[in-house]
Amino acid sequence: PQRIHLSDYTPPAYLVDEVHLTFVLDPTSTRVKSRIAFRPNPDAPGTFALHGEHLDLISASIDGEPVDPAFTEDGLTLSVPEAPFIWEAEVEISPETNKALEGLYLSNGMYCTQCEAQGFRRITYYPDRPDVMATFTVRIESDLPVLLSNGNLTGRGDGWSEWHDPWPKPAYLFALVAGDLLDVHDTFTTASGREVQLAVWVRKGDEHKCGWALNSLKKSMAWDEEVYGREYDLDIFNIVAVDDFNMGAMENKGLNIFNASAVLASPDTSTDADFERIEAIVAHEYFHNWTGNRITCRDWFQLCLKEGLTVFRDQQFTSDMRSAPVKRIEDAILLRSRQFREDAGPLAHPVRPESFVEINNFYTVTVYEKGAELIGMLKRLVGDDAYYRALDLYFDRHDGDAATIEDWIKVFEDTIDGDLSQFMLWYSQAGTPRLTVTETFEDGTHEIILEQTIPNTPGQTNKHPHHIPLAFALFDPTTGAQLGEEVLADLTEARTVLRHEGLERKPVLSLNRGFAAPIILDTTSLADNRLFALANETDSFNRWEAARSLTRDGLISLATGEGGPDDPYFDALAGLVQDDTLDPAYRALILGQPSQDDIAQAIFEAGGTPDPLLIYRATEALRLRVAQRLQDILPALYAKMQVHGVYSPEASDTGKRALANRLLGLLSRLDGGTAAQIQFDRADNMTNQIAALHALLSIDRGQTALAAFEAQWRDDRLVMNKWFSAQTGTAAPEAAVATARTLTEREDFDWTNPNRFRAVMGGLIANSAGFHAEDGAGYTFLADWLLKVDAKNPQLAARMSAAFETWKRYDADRQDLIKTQLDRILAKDSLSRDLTEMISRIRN
Ligand code: HT7
Ligand code: ZN
Repeated sequence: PQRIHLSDYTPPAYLVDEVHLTFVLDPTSTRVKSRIAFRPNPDAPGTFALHGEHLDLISASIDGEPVDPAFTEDGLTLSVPEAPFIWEAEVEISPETNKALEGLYLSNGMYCTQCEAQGFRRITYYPDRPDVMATFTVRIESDLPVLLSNGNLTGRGDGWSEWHDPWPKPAYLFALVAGDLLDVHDTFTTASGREVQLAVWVRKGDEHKCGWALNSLKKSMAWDEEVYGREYDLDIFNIVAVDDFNMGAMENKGLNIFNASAVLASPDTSTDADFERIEAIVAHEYFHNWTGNRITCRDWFQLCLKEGLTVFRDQQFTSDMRSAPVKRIEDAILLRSRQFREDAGPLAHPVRPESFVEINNFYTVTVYEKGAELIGMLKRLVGDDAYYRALDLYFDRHDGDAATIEDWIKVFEDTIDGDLSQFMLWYSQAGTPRLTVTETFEDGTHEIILEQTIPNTPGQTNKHPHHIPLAFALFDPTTGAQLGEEVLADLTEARTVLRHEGLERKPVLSLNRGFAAPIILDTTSLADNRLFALANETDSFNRWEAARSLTRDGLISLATGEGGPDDPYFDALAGLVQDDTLDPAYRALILGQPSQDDIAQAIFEAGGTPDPLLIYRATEALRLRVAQRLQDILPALYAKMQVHGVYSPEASDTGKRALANRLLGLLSRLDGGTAAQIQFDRADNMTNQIAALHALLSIDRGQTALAAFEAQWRDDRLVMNKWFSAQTGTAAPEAAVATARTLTEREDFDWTNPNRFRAVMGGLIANSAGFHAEDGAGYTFLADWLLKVDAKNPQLAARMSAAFETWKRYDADRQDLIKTQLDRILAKDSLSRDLTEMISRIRN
C-alpha cells in the first residue's frame, strides 16, 4: 500500500463551490446523483482526479456531455476544461452489505453515514480531502419517516426531504440519516438572541434516555459562548444515536451522529461514568463546530489541530462542570497508561505524524490526549489572558480556512510577540520526555538539577530538548509549610539548574505541579518525600501522585517477590480515606491502584521482565492488605457514603458512590461478598448494581448475580455490554480466555456490532494476566478474531490489534508466541490496509 507523506502536500488542482446530492435510498442499491460545480485552482494547476471506492458508476457527464473516465486505484481521472464546469454522476452503492461502518450503511434498519476521515469516497466520486470545502444541498428520497442531513431543512414532502448547509465544509463532515426515529427536543437561545432547535433522535423505546444528552448539549452551548465567545451558527442542531458505530461520535455539521453508548442515559441503565462520558462527548462534538468545522484541517496530518484543541476544550468543560482536581487526575491516569505506553512502543508517532498508510490508524491517544496536553502547556506558557486573546485571533484569522499547526502556533507568536519555534518540536518529536531530578544543598543554597532526555522512537533519534513549562514549589521539611508561591520554570535546555539561596534547611521539592507537562519525572532520589507529600502537599495532583507512586512501588515490590509497602503507607492511606475535608471522589482516586498493565510497564522500564501472573497476585494481595488495615472503619465509612433519595449524576453524589464502591471492593475481600450481594439486590441504579457485580465476580461469588443481571437486562444491548465485559474483565487468569470464548459462542454475541466486540475483547485484554496466559491462548484467540473482523470492519480490527503493542516487554517465550500470531496475521491474503499497517509497525 502507498505511504503518504506530509512533505508531499500539494493544494487541490480543482476547487468546488457547490455540491448537490440526491439519494434514492435502498438497502442494496441506493442511487446517489451528484452535481458538482468545479473550477481550476489558479494557484495549483494539475490533473483532475476524484476519489471513489466501492462505487458502481452508472453515468457521468461534464457540462451535460457524457464522459468516460479512467479508473485509478482510489478513484477516477479524466481530462476536463480549464474553466469552471459542472460534473454530474450517478452511482449505486449497497448500505446493507457495508459492515465497515464507513460511508453510507445500515444499522438496525437505520441509514447513517460516517465520512471522517475518508468515508465520503464510498458515497460518490469526489475530491475527498479536507482542504476542498463547499456548500452542500441534499435531497433524500425514501419511505422512511425521518430523513436528515446537514444544515437547515429547506423542504419536506411525502417520501422526501431537502437540506441546505450554507457553511462551506469538507466532505468528511457530510452526514445523512434516515429511519423510523423519534426525537426528544428543546430549544436554545444564543447570546445574540437566535433560537436554535435542538433534537436527539433515537429508535422507539429509547426516548426516555435522551434527557441527559440534551441537557449536556445546552450546557455545552452556553459554556462555549461564555468561555470562548463562540455561538452556534445554524437554526438546527441534531444528534442521532446509532447502534453500530466505530468510535464515540462524529461532529458532522449540524447533524452529529453518536454511538448509542455515547448518548443514551438513564439511572437504571447507565453508570455515573457513562453520564460523565456522555456529557463530555456531547460537549466535544459540539465544540468541534468551531474547532474542526468552521476552522478545519488542511490535511489529515494536521488532525491534532482540531482533535487536540477540542479535547482540551472538553477537558476544561468537564473541569468546570465537575471537580477540576479530580478531572486532572483522571486525565493524567489515561494519558500515562495509554499515551505514555504508545509513546514507548512500536506505535510511537509525533502528535503531528509525518507519514501514514491508513489515516484511520492515527486517531490515537497521542493525537488526541497528548495533543490536548500541548494546548494546556501553551496556555501555561503564555498565561490565561494571552491564551484567550490568541484564540480570538485564531477564530478571526482562520474562520472558513483549512488550517495547519503552523497557523495555530503563529497566532500565539503574534499574540505574545515571541518565538515558539522550540515549542513546535512537541508536534514533531515523538516519545515522552524524561526529566531526571537530583538536588544538592550546601551553605543555605539549594540546587535542583534537571536533566531532560527524549527516548528514540521508530524513525527518530537524537532529539532536541523540548520547551517544558515546569511548575514547582518548595516546602519547609519541619513545619510542612509551603515556602513562597508556586513558580513556573521555563526549561529549554537539556540541563537546567534551579538555585535557591538563603535557606535554613534543605527544602522538600514539589515538582510538575498539576501535572502541567506530560513528562516522566524520574524522582528516584526524592522517593523519601512521598509520605511528607501525603501529609503536607498543597497541590492536589501531587498529593494524589504521592499516594499513587507509593502504591505503584508497593505493587512492584510484591510482584518481584519483596515485602510490599510498610505500615506508614497503610497508616497514611487510612488517614486520607477518612479525611472528610477531602472530596470523596478524590479519596476514591487515592484508594485506586495503577492497572496491571501500568505495573508491567513500570517493571519493564526499570529493566525487569514483568510476569503478568505475579502482578495480578500482587494487586490482589495489596487489596487484601489494605482491606485488612481498614477493616475497622470500612463498614461505617461505606454506610456513610451511601446516597439516599433521587439519583443524580452530578459530581457530588457521583463522588460518594465512587468511594462507597471502592470500599465495597475492599469489604468483599473480608466478608466473602455479603455486603456486595446486598448492594446488588437492593441497587436502584446501574452504578451500584454493576459495582456490586464486579465486586462479586472478583472474588468468584458472582454467578447468581450474573444470572439475575442477565434475566433483568437481556433486552438492553447497551447494558448487556457491561455484562459481557464484566466477565472477561474479572475472570481469574486461568479462566479468562475460556470465559471469552464461551461468550463469543452465544447467539447474542454479534461481533459486527463494535460495542459488543469491544466489550468481550476489550475486557479480556484489560485482564492482563488472563490475556497473557503462559500458553499463549489469549494471543491465538485475539489473532483469530482480528482476522475474522478485519474482513468486514478493518477499523475495528486495527484498533484492537494495538493490544499486541507491548509484546517486547515480556519474556522470550511470550514474545515468540506473540510473534507467531503477528506473522500469521501478516501472512493472510487480502488483509486490510488498516490491519497490515498496524501489525507491521507492531512487529518491527
Ligand atoms: N472526529 C471524529 C473522529 C472519527 C470518527 C468518529 C466515528 C467513527 C469513525 C471515525 N473516524 C474518525 C470523532 C471525534 O474526535 O470527535
Ligand atoms: Zn474530536
